[in-house]
Amino acid sequence: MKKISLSRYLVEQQRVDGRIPPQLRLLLEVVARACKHISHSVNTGALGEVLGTASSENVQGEVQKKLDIIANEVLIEANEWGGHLAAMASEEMEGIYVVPNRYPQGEYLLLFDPLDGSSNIDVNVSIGTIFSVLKMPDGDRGVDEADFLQAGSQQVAAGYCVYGPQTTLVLTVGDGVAMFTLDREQGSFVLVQENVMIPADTKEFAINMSNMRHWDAPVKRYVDECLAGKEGPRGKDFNMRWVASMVADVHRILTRGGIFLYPWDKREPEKPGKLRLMYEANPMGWLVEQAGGAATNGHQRILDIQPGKLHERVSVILGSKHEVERVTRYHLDPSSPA
Ligand code: AHM
Ligand code: MG
Repeated sequence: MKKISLSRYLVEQQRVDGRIPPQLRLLLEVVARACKHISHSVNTGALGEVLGTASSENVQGEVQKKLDIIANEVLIEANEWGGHLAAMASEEMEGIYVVPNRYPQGEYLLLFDPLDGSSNIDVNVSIGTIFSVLKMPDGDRGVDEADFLQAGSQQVAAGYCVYGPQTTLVLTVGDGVAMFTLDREQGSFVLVQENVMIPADTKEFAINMSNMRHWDAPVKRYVDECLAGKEGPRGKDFNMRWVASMVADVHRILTRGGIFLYPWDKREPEKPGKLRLMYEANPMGWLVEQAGGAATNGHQRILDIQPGKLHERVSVILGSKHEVERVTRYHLDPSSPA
C-alpha cells in the first residue's frame, strides 16, 4: 500500500487545489505535531505520572486533570513561535493567549479543547484533542477576544485527534473529511480514509441517559421512540453507545453513522448546554457536515450561531442527517408526526 503522509496530503491541498495557503498548512502541521506529543504523554499513563488531578480549576469551575494542563501547554508551546498565529484560545484558559511579541504574528486564530473526555483519562478509555482554525478579521490591528467571536461557518480548518487503540487525526479544510492514523515507527500520520461519509440513516444513538428526567420534551420523545424499537413508531430496534468522550462518540459516528445528543436540560436551565460552542461543537459540527451529516442545537444549524462569548455553551445534536433532521423537527414543530 502506498502511504500518503499528512504532510504530503497538505502539500497537495496547497499545491494542486490551492485550497490552503502555506501558512495554514504550516499551522496544521504544527497542530499534528503537538497531537503526536500529547499522544505519547497519554500512552505513558501512570508510568509517566500524568494521571490524576492537578490542584487547580479551569474557567468553567471544573477540576483540571494533569493531562488537561500538559496538553494545553504542549499546544501553546508548539504553536506560539511559528509565525502563523495571532492568538489562541482554549477550554483550559479564561482569556485568549496572544502570541508573545518576540515572535512574528500570523493571521490565524487557533481554538482548542486540549484534552476532551477528561473523565476518561484515568480509566484508560479513548480521549482526544479538538481544534478549530479561524482567520483574523480583515484589516484588524491588534488581536482581542472579539476577533474570535465568529460563527462556525467561518472556520478555515477543523479537526480532532483521538487517542484510542490507535491515534487518529481527523481533518477538514472544507474539502471533505480525511482520516490519518499515527504510524509510530515512522513517527508520521498516514492517510487511511478520504471522503468520509456518514450514512443518512442509523439505528444507533448516543446520549447520557442518566439525565433523562431533566430533558426537554422533544428530546425525551425522540429517545422514547428509539427505545420503543420494532413495536414503536420507528418500526426498528435501536442500539445505544455513550463513551463520554465527544471525540470517541463523534469518531464512531464518522466511521459507521449514528446520532449524538448533548441537549440543553433543566439541571442548569440558564446554561444553553454542557458542551462549548467554539472549540467543541463548531469543529465537530463542521466535520460532520463535511461528511454529509448534520449538526443543530435543536432549533438552528450550529455553524450559523453567532457566538457572544469565548466559552459559550450550546445544545448539540449531530450525526446521521435524517435523525438530526427528525430531532430538530420535534423541537420546531412538537406536534409533527413520528
Ligand atoms: P471535557 O471537555 O471537560 O472533557 O467535557 C466534555 C465531555 C464530552 O467529551 C462528553 O461528550 C461529555 O463531556 C460527557 O459528559 P457526561 O460526563 O455528562 O457524560
Ligand atoms: Mg471537551
